Amino acid sequence: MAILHRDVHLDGAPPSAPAFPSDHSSASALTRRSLLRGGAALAAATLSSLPPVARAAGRVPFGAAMQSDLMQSDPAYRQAFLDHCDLILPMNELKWDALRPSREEFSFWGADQIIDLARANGRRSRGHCFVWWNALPDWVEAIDTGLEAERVLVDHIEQVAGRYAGTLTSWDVANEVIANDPTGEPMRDTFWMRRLGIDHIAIAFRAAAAADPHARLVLNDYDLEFTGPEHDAKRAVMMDLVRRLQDHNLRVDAVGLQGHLYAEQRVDVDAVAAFGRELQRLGVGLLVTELDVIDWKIRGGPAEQDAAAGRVIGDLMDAVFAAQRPEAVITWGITDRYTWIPDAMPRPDGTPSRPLPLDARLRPKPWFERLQRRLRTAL
Ligand code: 9MR
Repeated sequence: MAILHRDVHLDGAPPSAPAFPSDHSSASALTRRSLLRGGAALAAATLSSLPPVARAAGRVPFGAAMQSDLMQSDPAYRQAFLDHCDLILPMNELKWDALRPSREEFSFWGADQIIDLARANGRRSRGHCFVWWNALPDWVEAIDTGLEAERVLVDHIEQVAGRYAGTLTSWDVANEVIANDPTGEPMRDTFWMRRLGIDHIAIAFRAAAAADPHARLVLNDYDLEFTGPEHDAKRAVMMDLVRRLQDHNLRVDAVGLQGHLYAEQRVDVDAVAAFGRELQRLGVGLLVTELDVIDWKIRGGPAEQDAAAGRVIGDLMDAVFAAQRPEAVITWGITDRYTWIPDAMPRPDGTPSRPLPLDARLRPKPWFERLQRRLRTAL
């Protein structure tokens, strides 16, 4: 299925071959995909030769995204990650606006705090993110030619992925590139799309593969989990992007399901499982990258909120495990004490949201204990 029909070269796009050629023979694509499957296996083998914590124990790694300012100000928050996580990653510190206050300057301090904490404690970390529509500094948005945008993007990836090469297990190379409602225009209108067209995704994957050959390279997005036509479309566009990257001989190792789950929505267990199996046929893995639960439509108190969260997370895990063993399950924060959800989607009665594994007093929710058991006992 080809959803992205347009030849998306825009003014200033590089004169090289289009990143996603619009016509390709499926026979040669298959050959290339088989080769890529080999490449993915090689990358996985290399990964398991890194000093592993979770792998050694044979379980699916559980991880959570951390904020460096909170790590400094709240020792109990910092300790909670050490108590519960195999993988600890920077939530915001590897984004452009954090790393690149100006074109000349790189500011790695915040990211290093978290990555060093993980490494010093034998935990893994991962990178989030290179291509994103958000968190771009003004000096990037002011770039007005494709040539310059490509130069800056490639240089950024070389510098950042290169700096952490060998220490991060994976990178979200492209984040949220698909339209919010992809039943119309499939791709999101972003700075990178406007300057480089859809080629920017391939440009980023090529640069990341060169800069850190051992990191798993991930296409990450939200709303891939639910029932409904816009969610079917999102999964279809994602599959199409994966195929197009592979047809262009680029390595895409995994798809990240963000997992910002709405407690009142239905996870499409069959469709997500089919999606994950199709990825597996292409040699592409699956992981959950930003799990949390939006409970603003759940009536009642903490017990009802946690029960609803447990249901929707259980369904997502059923879907993922029916397809393939996930590379990791990662939550977007670790405690209800600090989360983006009440700012974006507060509960109408003003009571606290309960999106994360630990409550505001750092007590594990029942669903978190069930999740940890499932990850521990996964084959
Ligand atoms: O949770 C993050 C918040 O602290 C930041 O201010 C914001 C902008 O950088 O990004 C939030 O994280 C987003 C993630 O990077 C991509 N998926 C959606 C997340 C929640 O908005």
